[in-house]
Amino acid sequence: MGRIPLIIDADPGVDDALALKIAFGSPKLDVRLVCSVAGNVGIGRTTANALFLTKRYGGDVPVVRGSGSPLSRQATDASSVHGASGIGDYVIPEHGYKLDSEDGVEAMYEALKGAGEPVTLLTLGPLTNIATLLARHPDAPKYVKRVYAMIASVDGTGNITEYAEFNAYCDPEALDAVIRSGMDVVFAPMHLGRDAKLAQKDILDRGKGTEFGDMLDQIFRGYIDEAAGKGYVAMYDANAVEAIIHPELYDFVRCTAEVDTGDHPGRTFLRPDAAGRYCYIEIKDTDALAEAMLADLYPE
Ligand SMILES: [Ca+2]
Repeated sequence: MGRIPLIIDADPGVDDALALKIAFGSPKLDVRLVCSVAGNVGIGRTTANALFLTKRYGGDVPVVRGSGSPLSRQATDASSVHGASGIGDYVIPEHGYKLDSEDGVEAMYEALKGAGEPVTLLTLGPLTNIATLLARHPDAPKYVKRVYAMIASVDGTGNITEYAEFNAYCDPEALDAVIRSGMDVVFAPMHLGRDAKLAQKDILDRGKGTEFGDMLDQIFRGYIDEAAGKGYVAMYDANAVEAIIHPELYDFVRCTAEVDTGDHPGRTFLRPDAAGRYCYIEIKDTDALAEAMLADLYPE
């Protein structure tokens, strides 16, 4: 089987940094482009982080700057969780890496159109870029095979507010546009971050003596997310990429999808429905998933 052509849209972000590491280490994926989006921190930081992480992970692919603010709302950020830089205590060293485009949405469209086969989209942040792509280029969905998105909660509960998951809350209108686009969307919902967690000690032990062990240690040191508990890293974004690499580790639940753009912005419901046009994933075995994530973070 050929490798899966993939475009990544991300707001790194500590758990984005781990998801990107997994994506670039996988022989199953053929990453074509990485686009930044404002989310966990502002667009300047997420772009700098996306550029550095991609190149550092050996990704010889274009990195482009995406949207700096939501479609129609004020920006929200999560620097209290991810650190002011977005990647914990890690300090990006001097480097000569260059962005390929300041207009990431257009670059994404060109990459989709030029791929020669339908491309999978992996989204790890708010969906502003994808919604902008849909608005500018209504034919974009025909170049997209499937969207794997870390976003939303199944039951109208949240982590940034009582009602809303962070990525959905940041730009609910964008999520609404993606839901209405007719694209095939697989949701990696919020509650998986509670179960898909890695012990910091295990990440450290596994990384010892590798090129990336110390770097990842600095990235997740100081990452504070109470969902996973002390000493653990909640792997929200990694589920979306693992569902592409290891679909056998998840149940794919057919569902309907809706997002509130009114009174409780970003509140979502993913309701199981055999006739639903979307899916959300559930973890089959958390121990098996943790083992796969560790192995994928540090491939042989
Ligand atoms: Ca993210």
